[in-house]
Order: sequence, then structure tokens, then C-alpha cells
Amino acid sequence: MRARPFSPPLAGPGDIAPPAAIGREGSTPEAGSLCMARLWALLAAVALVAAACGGDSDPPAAGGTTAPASTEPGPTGPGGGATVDLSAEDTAFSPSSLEADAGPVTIRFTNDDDGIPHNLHVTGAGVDQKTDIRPGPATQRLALELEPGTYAFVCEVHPVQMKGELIVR
Ligand SMILES: [Cu+2]
Repeated sequence: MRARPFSPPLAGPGDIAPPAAIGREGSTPEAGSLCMARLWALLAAVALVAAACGGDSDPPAAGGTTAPASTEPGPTGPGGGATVDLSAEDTAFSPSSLEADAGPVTIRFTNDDDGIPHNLHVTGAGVDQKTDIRPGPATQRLALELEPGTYAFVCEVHPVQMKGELIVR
């Protein structure tokens, strides 16, 4: 009973024993691995070229689409619309008249008056939005969705001295 399981393995080594067979088996994988190494090197080179081409072409394409998109001189805001700058200095808005294209518009409101509180309150055409009242120096953003028309803006702390209009085309 025990001899039977062992007999085939014992017979096996006898078959594999010829050194010629081992030599052939050993040499073939070596040649194969050399070929594989060259193939991998080629593949790696191709991958590198592909990655380099992809990396070069992508950023200019993205920059190309964003740069001409804005017709306004201001940079695009987080909402995708134009950003318009407005500042408060010496208890006055500068400029006192703003223009923007209809759609999403972000007003970047900078209070340059040290220690003097101001805010920006925009009203008109269904819009009634304002920033917090904060002493300068402070910069706040007011994101608006604007339809064509004329809007009024004011500082609620200084409604007489600080007011202006926003024209949306
Ligand atoms: Cu004010």
C-alpha cells in the first residue's frame, strides 16, 4: 500500500534525469525573460511618451477654454461668473458705478477704512443681498445672480455718503 504512492515519484526523477533536458528547459526561460525585459522596457517607454503627451496637451487646453471665456476684464469667480471689484475708502465707494454682464456675478468688496465699519447691500430686480458689517481692513465676497437692469448698492452704516449703482447688461 505505501509503496504505490512512492513509486511514481521515484520513477519520475528517472525521466527528468537526462541533463540535456534540464539544459534545454533552463536555457529557454532565460532567452524568454530577456525578450520580456526588452518588451517591458518598450512598453514603459511608450507609456512615458503617452503620459508626457497627455500631460503637455491637457493644461493648455483647459487654460485655453477658461481664458477667452470671460468677456469682462475681471477674473472668473468661484461661481463661474465675473468678479467685480468694489472698495470702500474714506467712507465712500470706489467706484460708485459698476457694470456687469447678466448671470452669476461676484462682487469682491474690500473695506480699506481702518477701523471703520462698512458693508455692501445690493437691491433691485428681485435681488436683496448684503455682506456683513465689518470694520476695515476686510474683504468680503457677495455672490449674485443678476438679470439685466439697474441695481442700487449702499452701505447700511453710511447710507447717505456711500451709495452707487450697478448696471447689468
Ligand atoms: Cu460704510
